[in-house]
Amino acid sequence: MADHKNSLIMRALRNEETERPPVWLMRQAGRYLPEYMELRGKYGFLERCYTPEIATEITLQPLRRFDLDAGIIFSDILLPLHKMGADLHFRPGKGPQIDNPFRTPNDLKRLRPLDPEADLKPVLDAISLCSEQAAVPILGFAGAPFTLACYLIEGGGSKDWAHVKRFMYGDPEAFMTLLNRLADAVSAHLNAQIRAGASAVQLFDTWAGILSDEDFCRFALASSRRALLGVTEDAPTLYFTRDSGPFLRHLPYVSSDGIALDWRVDIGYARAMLGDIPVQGNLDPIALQAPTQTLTARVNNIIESAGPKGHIFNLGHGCTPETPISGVQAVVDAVHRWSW
Ligand code: 1CP
Repeated sequence: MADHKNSLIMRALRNEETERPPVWLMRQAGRYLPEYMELRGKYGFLERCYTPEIATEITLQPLRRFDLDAGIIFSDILLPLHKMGADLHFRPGKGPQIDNPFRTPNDLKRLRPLDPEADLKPVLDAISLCSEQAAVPILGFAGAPFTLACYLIEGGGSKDWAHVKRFMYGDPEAFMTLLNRLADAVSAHLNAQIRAGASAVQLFDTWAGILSDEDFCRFALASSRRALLGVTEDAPTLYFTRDSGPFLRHLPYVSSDGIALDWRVDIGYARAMLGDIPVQGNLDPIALQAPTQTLTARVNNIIESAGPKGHIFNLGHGCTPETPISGVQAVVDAVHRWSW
């Protein structure tokens, strides 16, 4: 396995200056790639995740097409929940569904601890295969405790996450117990991914932005902090949440090595609020559908605003199925053309 210590992304994660920012894109493997769609037609989602050779192939697909500075393992944040007792399904044409949602404190009895080395061996094997085969660092990831609790309680995606909030307001102590148990599973899973070869890991707290300031700190931030402090293996960590603009001043408390931002906030302003810590982001994923000139200008503005130190270029959320390949190429080209 190559030593990536001095790669652009590892340097940026150490908050060093880089001649241009490293670039990778959330959901860089996925439905906008015809080669992914071909495999999607042959195998179900969980089969793609749980077969190391298929997950490896999908992870490597965008790295063959584009000059990206990191790969992210093809997997899903919901797999640990599956192994902890959630009846998880990805039915064709539908998002993820959990058929036995955990709606009351009593349901916590059904939650089993996670043993990642036994429960998620295919994911770890895929990380090892990717790290051997890729020329760039491979990133591992997990869902943050609050975002995992959202799916576990709601049973799927939601507009207002009312079941989750009812549980949280109705029995905050049981809710915190649930978050802490998820946090410990997340730490174990991230540690196992690092041992398997992941160079860095990202925690996805996609839905934490639905919370009030008080609840964000009390529940989402506290449990993510617990998960991140439990990462004892030697690799840098990133924390991502959507809609984090109102919470910027709290984010350093999560104690990740870097903060990944969505597109709503100016990245230079975010830096000023966060202090001297690496940042990742933060192009609007829909901007990939903009005319090349507009897209290039937006990329350049973000790099300029972030400055030369500790910036990893990325989107503010994942690539969508409508993402044109030409848009991804234009972003990667623009970042590569940059020189501080
Ligand atoms: O082919 C398909 O239809 C499946 C689409 C898909 C893909 C490509 C899903 C279903 N998951 C994934 C892979 C995935 N998921 C990755 C791979 C690495 C990458 O290229 O980035 C990662 C990091 C995730 C993480 C994930 N899954 C998140 C957090 C990040 C985010 O996008 O906000 C969440 C919320 C999920 C749940 C999930 N899995 C899939 C879908 C459609 C959803 C969202 C469901 C919803 O809330 O409605």
